[in-house]
Amino acid sequence: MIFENLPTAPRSEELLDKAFSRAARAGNAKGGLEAQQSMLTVAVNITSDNLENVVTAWPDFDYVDPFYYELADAIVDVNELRQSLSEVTWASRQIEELGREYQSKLRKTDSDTARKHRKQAFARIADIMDEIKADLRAVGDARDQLKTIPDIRPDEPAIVIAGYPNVGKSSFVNHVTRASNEIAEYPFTTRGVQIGHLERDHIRYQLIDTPGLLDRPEDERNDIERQAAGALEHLADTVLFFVDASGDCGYPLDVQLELQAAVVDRFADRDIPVLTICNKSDRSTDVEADAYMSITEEEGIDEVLALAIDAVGYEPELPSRDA
Ligand SMILES: Nc1nc2c(ncn2[C@@H]2O[C@H](COP(=O)(O)OP(=O)(O)O)[C@@H](O)[C@H]2O)c(=O)[nH]1
Ligand SMILES: [Mg+2]
Repeated sequence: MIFENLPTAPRSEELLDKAFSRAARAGNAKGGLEAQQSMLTVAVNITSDNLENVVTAWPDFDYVDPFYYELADAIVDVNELRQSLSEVTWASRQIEELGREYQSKLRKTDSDTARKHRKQAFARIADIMDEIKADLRAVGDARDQLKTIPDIRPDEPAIVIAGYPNVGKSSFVNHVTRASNEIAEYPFTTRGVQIGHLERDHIRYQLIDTPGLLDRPEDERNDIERQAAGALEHLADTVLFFVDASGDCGYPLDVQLELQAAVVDRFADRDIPVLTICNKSDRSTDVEADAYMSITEEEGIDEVLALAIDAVGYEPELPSRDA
């Protein structure tokens, strides 16, 4: 996952402490003019290199998959984050520039004047670091939050499961993916997103159950949930909308069908098929649906999977023989 291996961003004070204490050590090893020169070099290099590394660790948001972009944007404001990253880049260049300026001042001079210049350079580095204090903190916080985004692969076909609570979504993902599923931490809700994998004809499919997102009316979602649900439009190849016609789940059928219509609407814009699956067929089948199944009775499950895989219609790009 693209945000998984981002290193922690240092705090301004922390980086400055490190740079100045290394510089002091470098200075102690030498004397006179040379001491001042190497102090400056060390302080400049440590600050500017570390700042540059903070930025280069991040992917270029112009090329980030729209699913991850939307998801990231639901958690942190991506435009603000990009702004902070460019401030950090600015600071890194500014310090390099300052290093060149002061090195030339330290070239032909006595050690007392050199010491004065070097101190002045350090004060200016400290000012620059102070100026980007909030940006470094913002980048560090964003990293901590984005690290927890679940490992969903935008390039693998994805079947998203929707429907009211207690209609059997988790039971389904557990049943068809068995050992190969994981509960990923989800930054938006206290509940975990459940991702299962299954393989058919050498193609890996992701089954994604998203508690808190597609399990209740849009107007009951907060902004973050709404945007996170929006991200799913970039990801889903097919949506299975589960209904429980018996109403045992605690939501009357007509309420479930209202949500179903909203979900169909949402994905229609992108031509993503939404299949209505009547689960708990052992209790009731009194609803129009694309398929009927009972997970507890183990009936109709394979048919639902076949239908979903067919709806995905994934054609892997195979190397052509006669190319
Ligand atoms: N009778 C019956 N109960 C089911 C069926 N599938 C799931 N359940 C039960 O419905 C309840 C809610 O299931 P769960 O998978 O947690 O629903 P979710 O909230 O949509 O993820 C659990 O007690 C399941 O055992 C089914 O086909 N028939
Ligand atoms: Mg569940």
